[in-house]
Amino acid sequence: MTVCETGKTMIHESFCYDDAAHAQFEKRGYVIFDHFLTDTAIPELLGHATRIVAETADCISDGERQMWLNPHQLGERWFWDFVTEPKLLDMIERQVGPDILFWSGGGVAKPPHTGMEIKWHQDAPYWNVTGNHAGGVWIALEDVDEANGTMSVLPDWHNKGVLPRRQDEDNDLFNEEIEPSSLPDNLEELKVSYTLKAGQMATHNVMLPHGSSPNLSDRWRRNIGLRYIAADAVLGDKTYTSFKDGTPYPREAFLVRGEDVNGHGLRRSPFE
Ligand SMILES: O=C(O)CCC(=O)C(=O)O
Repeated sequence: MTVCETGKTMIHESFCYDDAAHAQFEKRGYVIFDHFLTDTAIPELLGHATRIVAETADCISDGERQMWLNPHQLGERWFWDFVTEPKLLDMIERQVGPDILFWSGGGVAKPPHTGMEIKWHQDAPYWNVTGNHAGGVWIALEDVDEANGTMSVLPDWHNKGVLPRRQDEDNDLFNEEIEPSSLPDNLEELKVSYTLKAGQMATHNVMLPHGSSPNLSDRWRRNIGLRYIAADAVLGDKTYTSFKDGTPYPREAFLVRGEDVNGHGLRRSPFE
């Protein structure tokens, strides 16, 4: 039984990842929550996402490549405070146990009228990160639907193993996609689009096929996505490019709850 406590937090008092939510996550591969962020947190987090995208414009010139990664490794304290919120970690603990790493997170921002579709893919095969993955956490910072480029998932397909892939040369962000013939013919009928109000959250199994539509609307589409894994994970080396100044920096996983079970000397915070 999960016990969710309330306190001063960016997370809505009604959010609780309970037994029913976990059962749906296991069975269907995803769960959507009606309330996740507090009314105060929504504009605060959207403000940060907006500022970051505005600052990023200088080093990423192509208007469609609006992805910002790992702000906690680049001095953004608010992001760290958010990803270590106890109620969020309670959900992750329920999924992967008491020893938890946070290893990546950030946002995708699709400006009005961008063609930035993200083709159907599974997450885990791309990452060079092996272990017991928690569900991807996908938080809407504004109202999202198919028209402004929301994400869609294919329920029940998380237990089918790694699906065949092919290169998607058109897309710099996710340059592989699931071989379309490996997806069901009636994909459009089966898929569930995240039609979410600002502040709602969904979590999906990292093997669940998902993708997102282009933003054909007059509105922005901005979200935050978070990645956690059990602390006995094996993380291969990876270098990211700073959205602030274009310089390279190495991936670093942080121990956000529990013990450094493999004795890797993990830090508990980028700010310690
Ligand atoms: O937000 C999107 O459009 C896609 C993000 C995604 O693939 C993910 O969160 O795993």
